[in-house]
Amino acid sequence: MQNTPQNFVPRSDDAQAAPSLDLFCRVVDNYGDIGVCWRLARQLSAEFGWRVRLIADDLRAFQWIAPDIAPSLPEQRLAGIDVLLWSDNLNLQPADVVIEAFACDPPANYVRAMSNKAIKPIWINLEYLSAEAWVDGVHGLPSPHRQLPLLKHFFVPGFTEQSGGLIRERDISVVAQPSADDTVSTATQRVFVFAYPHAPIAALARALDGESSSLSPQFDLASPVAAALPESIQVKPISPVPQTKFDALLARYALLIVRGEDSFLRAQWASKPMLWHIYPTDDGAHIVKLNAWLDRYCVGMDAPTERAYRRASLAFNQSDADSAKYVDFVQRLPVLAQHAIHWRRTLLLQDDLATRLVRFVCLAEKPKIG
Ligand code: TRH
Repeated sequence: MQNTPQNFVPRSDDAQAAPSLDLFCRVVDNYGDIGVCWRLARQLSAEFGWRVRLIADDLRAFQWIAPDIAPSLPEQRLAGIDVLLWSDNLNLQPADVVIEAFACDPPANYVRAMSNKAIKPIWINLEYLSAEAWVDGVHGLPSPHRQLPLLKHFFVPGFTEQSGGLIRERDISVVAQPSADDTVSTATQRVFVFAYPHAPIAALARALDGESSSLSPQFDLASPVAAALPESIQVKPISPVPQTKFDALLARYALLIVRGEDSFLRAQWASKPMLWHIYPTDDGAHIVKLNAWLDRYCVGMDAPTERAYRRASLAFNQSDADSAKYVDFVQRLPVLAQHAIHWRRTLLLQDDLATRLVRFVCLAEKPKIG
């Protein structure tokens, strides 16, 4: 039998054929940590039949993206997934597969219980998404535990065949389409803003407000902006939608300002012109990460558009309030809209992250099965 992901898709009468998964998530800040975990948990459960327990330490952040989560309940079930509140005294029989998101370190007694199992769980550290070149070399590497007979594997999401890939659900082309109701708002050409508060939105707004712009500047703010916007700009704060409706929300807009990891990726699946407000780090590593993504994203763009896009992206992430830096970008939005469609098509040629993860688990299991 070949090791294909399909081997793990259980028939409806054979639920036990699918592996069980414990997915550990610590919320560092904001919503991206739980956002990535919730999305992956839902996909592995719905598309591959995995029996998933999601163990998270911050159910309030979780509730922001999944309003049916009750923050006070230590155990609950949502969308076929068991959601457990993280505790250092978790008394769980470890699952077949254990994923710790972003090196979040599962509780010590749980790790000990993993090492006590006759067949050790397949242990994966799901890293942050990056377009940087090192990803291909690190993805899949094993890392033996210092004391216990356990092996942890790095699983690094990325944009290449050699990386862990990108989270993409099977029905992505369906969910990313605007509904009939949304067609009206698409015509008004709004800008969606989900950025960190220091984003130079006012400078971008002034550039959009210029005569040469193809957009009428209406900004819908899904996140607060620290500086006041020009009075000529229509600004509307919008309430969060459940993550399951996030793609449909993005599909309504002509320009997407996104951040972090998950919304950054969803903007690419939405195939709209976008600016990425990357999560800032003190050492400036975020600019290296931004440039690595731009190097991939800009392939196939004409030179003036690439110059304009790189200039605006860098300015935006350096909090540059000079609106002149964004003017060329604004003028090239129609070209960027075409490019976004091309980019999405290119990404769709590759297997998605969950498929690669399931394949990885199949291959890791082979010696024990055989
Ligand atoms: O919220 P973010 O900035 O999250 C993160 C964290 O800060 C994390 O610590 C950091 O390491 C990481 O960024 C890089 O951005 P992100 O990743 O886009 O996560 C937001 C989630 O919220 C995403 O899953 C989409 C979801 N969301 C909704 O479900 N509804 C909404 O209305 C909005 C605006 C977002």
